[in-house]
Amino acid sequence: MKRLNVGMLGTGFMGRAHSNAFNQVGRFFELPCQPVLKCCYGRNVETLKAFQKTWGYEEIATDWRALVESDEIDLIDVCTPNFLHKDMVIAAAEAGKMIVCEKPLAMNYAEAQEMVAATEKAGVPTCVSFCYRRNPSVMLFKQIVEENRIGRPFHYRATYDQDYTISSKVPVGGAALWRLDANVAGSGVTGDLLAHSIDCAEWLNGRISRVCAHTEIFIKERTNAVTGEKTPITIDDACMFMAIFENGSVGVFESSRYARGRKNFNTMEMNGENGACYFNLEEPEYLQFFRYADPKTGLKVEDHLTGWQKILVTNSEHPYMNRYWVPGTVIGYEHYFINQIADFILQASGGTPVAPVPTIADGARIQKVCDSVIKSAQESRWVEIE
Ligand code: SOE
Repeated sequence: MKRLNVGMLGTGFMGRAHSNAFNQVGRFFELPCQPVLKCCYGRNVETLKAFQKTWGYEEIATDWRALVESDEIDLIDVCTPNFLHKDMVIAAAEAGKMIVCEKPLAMNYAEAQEMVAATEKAGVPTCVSFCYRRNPSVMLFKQIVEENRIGRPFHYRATYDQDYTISSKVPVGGAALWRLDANVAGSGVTGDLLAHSIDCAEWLNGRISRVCAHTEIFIKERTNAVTGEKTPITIDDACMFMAIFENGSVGVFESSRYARGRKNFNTMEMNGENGACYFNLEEPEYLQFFRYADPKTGLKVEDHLTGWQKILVTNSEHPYMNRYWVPGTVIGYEHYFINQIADFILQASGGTPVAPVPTIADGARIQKVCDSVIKSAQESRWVEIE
């Protein structure tokens, strides 16, 4: 089978999740090519060599531009900290590669626009890693919306909470905690967590037209893990915003890394005229659905037996599940990345993905909403998203 040579940029959490997906995808999906972990790039040679060994890369590179420009590489996967995304994506586009890029797409919308221009000029297939769309329950949520089972939407509600930065002893900087450094991450929970929530919200419920936000920094100074010096924190530790959607429904979004007890509490709920849907990533194999009316007739079906259904999304009729195990056996976080790579390869090769993957242009749109949220918080006012 034809090889699809992958060049991986980054050896951290996402580098691992994506490498695993490339290794596994051909075992679960029928694809027109076989992804091969050809070469990985990182700055620390020791870490890079260990990463190569763990995931089975054929080669390593310490110069990312040389890797991106190599004729042997077909696909570049950008899993580095956010401030590097723009240059890497543009270089990969100019070299004519297929591109996967982690979210948030860029440090800001201006950068994202440059990335859109470069990738559209090159005409290369792209995918921004909004991996939660590829959870079978979230994909079933989308199906339920498309089947008009929610009907006219009134409310959209999303939370994305974690609790790993509560201690003032958690340092900023270094390999692991670049997410707290505005010069490296761009923003805090808005880009890191709410970008996922906004992506799902616009995918499920259409575009947001206006936002009104408040952000908070709870610990304003931390020790820098590299220099040992006290460093001011300028990223948003928490962010909440109200949103008005173009379809007239209203939304509330809330995110924090100080939500004690919440580890990766990514929830989304939609309440409409015909029904409602709720998903919680801490119970990822379930989708909750409330059925009020028949989607075809709009007539009420709610009766004395009606209640929220908690659907175990593991049947072969459920999105992606016929690729894995038998009903009742669940899949996990790593499978969202496998599903995403499968859909991207199928989409790029004229096959049939379960659903289209978000492109760089889609990632830029989410960046625009994130920038508007930050602007709204800075200026304490509603911001229109043109
Ligand atoms: C941050 O803690 C993080 O790893 C995010 O960067 C990911 O996007 C999210 O999916 C899990 O949490």
